Amino acid sequence: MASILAYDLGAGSGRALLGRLTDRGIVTEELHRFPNEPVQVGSRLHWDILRLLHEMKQALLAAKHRGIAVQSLGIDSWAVDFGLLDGNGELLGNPYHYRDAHTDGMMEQVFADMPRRDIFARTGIQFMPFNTIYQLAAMKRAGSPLLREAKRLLMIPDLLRYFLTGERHNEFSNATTTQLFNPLTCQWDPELLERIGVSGSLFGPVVQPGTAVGQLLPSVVSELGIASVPVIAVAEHDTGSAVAAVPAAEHPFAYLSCGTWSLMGTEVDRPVMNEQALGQNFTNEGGVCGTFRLLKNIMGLWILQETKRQWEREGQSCPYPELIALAERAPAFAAWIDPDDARFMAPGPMLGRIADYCRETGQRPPEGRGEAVRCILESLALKYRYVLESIERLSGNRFGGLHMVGGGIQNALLCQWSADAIGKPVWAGPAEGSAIGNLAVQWIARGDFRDIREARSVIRESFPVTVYEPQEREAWEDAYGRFWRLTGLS
Ligand code: LFR
Repeated sequence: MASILAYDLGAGSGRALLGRLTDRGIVTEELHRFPNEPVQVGSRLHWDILRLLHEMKQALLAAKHRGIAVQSLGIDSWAVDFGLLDGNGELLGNPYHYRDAHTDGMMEQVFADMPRRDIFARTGIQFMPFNTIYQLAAMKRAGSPLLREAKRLLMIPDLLRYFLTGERHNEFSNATTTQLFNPLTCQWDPELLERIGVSGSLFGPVVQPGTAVGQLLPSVVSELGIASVPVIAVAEHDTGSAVAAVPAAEHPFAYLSCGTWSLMGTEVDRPVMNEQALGQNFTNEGGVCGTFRLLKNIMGLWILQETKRQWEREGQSCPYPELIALAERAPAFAAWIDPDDARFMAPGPMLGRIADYCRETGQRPPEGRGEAVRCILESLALKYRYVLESIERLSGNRFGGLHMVGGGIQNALLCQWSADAIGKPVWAGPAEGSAIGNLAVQWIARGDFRDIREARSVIRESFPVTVYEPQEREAWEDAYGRFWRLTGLS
């Protein structure tokens, strides 16, 4: 039975999942899992890109040792970050992490050259300080020798794929997240590139998810002692792959891809680039089979992950199940934050930032681990309600419930509170959404599935979905009203 391989690289860890199509549906198996730990060098925060490549090779070796001949592979990762190649095709420096501070204040500087409205009309993409456009503008302004030398820009999965195949392509779903790609012309936007002073020659032809983009290089094949493997460009933005795996039978549907980030939205056939979308900072990211994701980034479990790291640095060990149990026992609705407040974006001591936020809004800061975790999780659930209602207004749809996919659904308390806050059922699964969406696009490309509809229906039959019905409606309605006023959301 043909085995194919999905590499799914998240901001905290990477995994290689093997997928097989059987008469019982999709069967997956984790071949390899590894940490993805950014490295601070002086004032700069980098990704350890070569370590990621090394770990990806370990997965191919693991397959070989088990006698598995991999029939194809695809790579997805977080978006917006990139590597630069010199004229000899070598990588210039280690890619920067999107949470690096070099983009601070850059959006405003770029707006002086091209107003927000015009950038949105050309891209349909939300304004996030870390978008590729602001990273490049920051390098340009700093006179970066790397940028001066660069002949080609490849997004993270493009780059890893290039290391494995020697082929250079920019994949569509990730290209859209740069905020330099025009979805209406389906081209890199020359005007935008000119305004930030970056040459269009850095960008190559854009390939759609599901395109065959080469084979493992002979050097990789001989280093690992394996047969060559065809490589397929999947929806290489992890959120694009996650949404491809949403097991929805209905259309339109609302989803929440829940991990380090919470990405909430709906799938649309064409980008929604009106005043309302601009005003509420919605995005239209490219997806599979000609779709777009009308969505909003919510800060997500990042705040909890950073808080946990802070406790660990202070020498307190705190596994998630313990933290969640403590949160469940802490008093309800005691203190909230707006998870999307800019102060929570950078790595660092979250507890102090949460306390500041609470004091500024007249609340008593959480005390102890249970209260802090409760504050973070309740705030996320309440923010989900706000964003879901905005999506309903913007898209003109009423959704019967919310599909949640991604590792965050292992947090049953968050799933339950999300259902409570939105007042609708949450359908949670699969947890490995991105890797499964990655596999699905490979199967479409290989002709095993007709289209994304068929892929979703097989995913639905293959993976369990846990249903969370909304509870304690009155208490959550009341809490939402108070959260809304407290955070100043309009
Ligand atoms: C999720 C994600 C989001 C993107 C953020 C930064 O992993 O890809 O979609 O906004 O990471 O790249």
